[in-house]
Amino acid sequence: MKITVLGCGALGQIWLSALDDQGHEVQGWLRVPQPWCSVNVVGVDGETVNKMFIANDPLFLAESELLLVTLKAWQVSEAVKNLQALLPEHCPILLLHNGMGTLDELKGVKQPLLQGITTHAAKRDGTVIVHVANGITHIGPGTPDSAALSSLAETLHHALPDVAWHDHLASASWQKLAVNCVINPLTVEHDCRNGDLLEHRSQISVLCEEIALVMEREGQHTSFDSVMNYVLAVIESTAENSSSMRQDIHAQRRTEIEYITGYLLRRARAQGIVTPENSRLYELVKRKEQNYERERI
Ligand code: KPL
Repeated sequence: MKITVLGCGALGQIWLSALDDQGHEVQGWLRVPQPWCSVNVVGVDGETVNKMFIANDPLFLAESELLLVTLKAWQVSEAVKNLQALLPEHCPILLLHNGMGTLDELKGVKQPLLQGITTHAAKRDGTVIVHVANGITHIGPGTPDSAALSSLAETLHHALPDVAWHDHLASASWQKLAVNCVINPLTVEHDCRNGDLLEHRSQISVLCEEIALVMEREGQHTSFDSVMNYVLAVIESTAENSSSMRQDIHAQRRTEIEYITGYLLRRARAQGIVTPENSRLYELVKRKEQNYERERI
């Protein structure tokens, strides 16, 4: 397949290298246009891939059969809208990011949209991307016209297993949102690794109660116990991770809070539910972001 990967950060580089390895024709697409993008990845098995790929070639984009978007949630809609006129109308766009809300922003885009969530763990170490742990990528339709694209899961699975197709991704998306609503801002507040959050169980429990209530009102079949148990299991399985939000705060980058806790709060407001602990953490992360954004002016 001919595939353009929009966003050449940690996840983008891992996909570029895996798809190339499977014989797909790939290019990267960078927000600041460049003719080449370099991929420097240390795989889970310790093997290093150091390669250059073509980038930002509009002719390649016009022939692409998949646009894989690995940008941060807040970068997605502007970047995709900028490219849609250059993409074939039938070319599926697969969004892979933390949080929810980008599909609403992309209403009106002609190409079929797919959404995905991934548990692959990667981190940047200087100029090198370290693929820390393999995981599962769940993908499913984001618009009704993409429901017939399930065979894409098979193709992607061969490149970077596991990839699973879901006709209804909402349940998996909400579960991931719940995990991110708890772990990401809490690791910022306590400035700790995921595993250290186990010392803050009562705080986790209050957050999970609020989140479970919103999920139930949004039509998700869940309960406080199931949200709490799932969040605790992810904290344990990612104990050594420094969450993406904590990494963003340390590097003074914009976080995905608007699409994580921000999305939860917007849905809570629409349902008439109060979520004081989630609101407090939202404000805390926003304040930290604003502090360094103000320093830059
Ligand atoms: O998705 C994550 C993130 O850091 O953004 C978790 C699951 C919390 C793992 O660190």
